[in-house]
Amino acid sequence: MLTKDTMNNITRSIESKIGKALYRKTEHPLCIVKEKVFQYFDDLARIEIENPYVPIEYNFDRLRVPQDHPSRRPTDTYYKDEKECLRTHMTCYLYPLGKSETGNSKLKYITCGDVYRKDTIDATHYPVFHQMDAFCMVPDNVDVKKDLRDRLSGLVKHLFGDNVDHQFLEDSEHEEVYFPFTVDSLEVSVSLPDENGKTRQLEILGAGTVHPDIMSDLGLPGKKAWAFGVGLERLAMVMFGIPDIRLFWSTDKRFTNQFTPGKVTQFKSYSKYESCYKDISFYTSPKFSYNDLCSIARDEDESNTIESITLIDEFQVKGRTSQCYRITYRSMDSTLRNADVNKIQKSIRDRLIQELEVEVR
Ligand code: FA5
Ligand code: MG
Repeated sequence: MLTKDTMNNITRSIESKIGKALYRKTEHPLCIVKEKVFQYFDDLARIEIENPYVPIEYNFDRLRVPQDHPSRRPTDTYYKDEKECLRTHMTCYLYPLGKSETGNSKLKYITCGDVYRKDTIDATHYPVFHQMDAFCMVPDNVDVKKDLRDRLSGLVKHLFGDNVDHQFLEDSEHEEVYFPFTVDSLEVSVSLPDENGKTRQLEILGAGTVHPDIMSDLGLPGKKAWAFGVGLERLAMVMFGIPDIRLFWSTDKRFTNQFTPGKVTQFKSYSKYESCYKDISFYTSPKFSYNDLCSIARDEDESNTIESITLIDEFQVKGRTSQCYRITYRSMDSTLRNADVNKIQKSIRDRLIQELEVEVR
């Protein structure tokens, strides 16, 4: 908690990422990808917004996100106070941009910025990541669904060439593909080979036709627009072959020196260091959540050595729930030191007891 405000749940490590603007460092893979996306959507106005604090109203209410939606919980969103949060998606500008610019070119735009979420810890999720979010009004005689799909297929081809397969998942067939601010929603994922030579799916973006009620709120009743939001890390992982999302934050020269502005090159692993894991078992409490465990872990793990946190065992005893989590440590840049791992593990344990009121077994 950074301020005394009772809503404030922003940790030190999250605060330290604000303003880094990786997407503006021309030699950084995220910036190289951003430029490629801007290039493809050259008919849309480019908007970069550095300040990640936004009114809760814009991030959720104006996008029809229900009051009891899980994404609003303090276990999912970082709040500053009762008015503002750290934006959880770049779609938070849909209302203010549309409202202030009705009738001019801002009704075709694409934004870029850093977004913040309490989330899973693994190779493709990080609590701070980058999104580009597009909004495009289409003329009345254009099929908005088809236009969106064509543009997204074109984007995938522009970024990945012909070698990467992509799939559209539609809300009509997949219940989990749902956004309160769009209709005919869809998700795009790509097929990638995993370590064992099998194929895995990686979700890269969400999209849809902007909800008619929102178009009316913008003073554009009956008009049609498509919108999408894409994760830049996920795109860069595919294009550069970057295996772990933590690497984007690395300041190790062996990472940063590999990239050239404007060029997409294959990432060369500079050695895979040994991993180790520590398990922690406890009785949960009403205060406990997996996302808060991850948030505390990221906070204590200043050098980014935690690779994943997974639930490996769970059982009930006398009406209480016991869980066991495996925390896997692997440094991206050096060999792990036992003392460092033990220190992080102990701090996490202490904070779980103090802040989340678990009973360690
Ligand atoms: C959204 O954020 C919607 N705002 C997208 C949207 C915009 C839909 C406009 C319709 C219209 P979602 O939560 O699925 O959707 O996130 C979008 C993308 O962000 C994901 O596909 C993924 O590429 C990326 N992403 C999400 N969470 C993380 C994370 N923790 N770490 C890295 N990338 C993430
Ligand atoms: Mg999604």
